[in-house]
Amino acid sequence: MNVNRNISIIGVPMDLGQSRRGVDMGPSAVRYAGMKERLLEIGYEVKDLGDITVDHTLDESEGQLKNLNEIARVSDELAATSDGVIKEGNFPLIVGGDHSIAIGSLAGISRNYENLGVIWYDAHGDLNTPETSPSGNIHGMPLAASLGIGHKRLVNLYAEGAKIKPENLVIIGARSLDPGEKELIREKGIRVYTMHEVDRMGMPAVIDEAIGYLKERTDGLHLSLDLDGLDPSEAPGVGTPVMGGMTYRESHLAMEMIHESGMLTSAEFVEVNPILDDRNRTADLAVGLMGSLFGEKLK
Ligand code: HAR
Ligand code: MN
Ligand code: MN
Ligand code: MN
Repeated sequence: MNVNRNISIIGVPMDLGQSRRGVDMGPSAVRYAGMKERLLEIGYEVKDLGDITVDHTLDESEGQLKNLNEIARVSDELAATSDGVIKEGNFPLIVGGDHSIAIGSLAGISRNYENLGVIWYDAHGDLNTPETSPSGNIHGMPLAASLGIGHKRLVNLYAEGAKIKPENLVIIGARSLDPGEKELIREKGIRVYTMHEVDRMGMPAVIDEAIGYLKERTDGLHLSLDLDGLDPSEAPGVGTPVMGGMTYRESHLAMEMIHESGMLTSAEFVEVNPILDDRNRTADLAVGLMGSLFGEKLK
């Protein structure tokens, strides 16, 4: 597969999917860290489509779900935008915002594939439903919703029903899974490399195996990278840090190997919170990871 040389950046300043304000400034912080310049330097054509508008003044919970209406509205717009980017022949690079935005990106992107593969690089499973969520925060639910499980507004967003299949999904770096999420993982047979597997096998074997597994069954690959997948000592600017995460070096290697696979067709970077960050370090990290993901040459 040829790597798409035309990238379209979509910013989604969403902070309604969780309870710590500031992650809505993620797209600005990542732009400030030099995202576009970095990609241009590698040799891509880059178009920045700007940000999708999010109304942060709303607070309309529906039952257990916080800010459902505005999240659904933004997700729908993001779905249409990402779908459009692919139909134009470009590569959608989505920058959040909290992880609830993946509901929209996966809804739009998956329209273009029979079997979209997903690598979910995250400390969390994001597999909660309104019933299993301990928090009511929608950023803990995007994978479940994309698998067709959860509130009907989220499940039927942009198109009816499931957007991805459980067998086309690989989760890497999990170390904070709620009881309901573990049950769903067992029930659906979802492939998860927790930190235990990352430590035991080493990152090269994890990515080799994940790529080999997805290559057999998918016709596109989306990377959804939550910065909290990395250890908080290296990515402090995130809302829900969990100790014992993947290192800077492991993560760069993972990005380089995903690039080498030639399979990547879309990506998103989420949960950068500049308010909690140390002098934009986490945004800088995100841009560095993009460099590796898009094939920056080391020599
Ligand atoms: N599992 C918890 C919940 O559902 C925490 C989720 C935190 N999610 C993210 N995205 N930061 O991975 O509330
Ligand atoms: Mn806000
Ligand atoms: Mn997440
Ligand atoms: Mn997370």
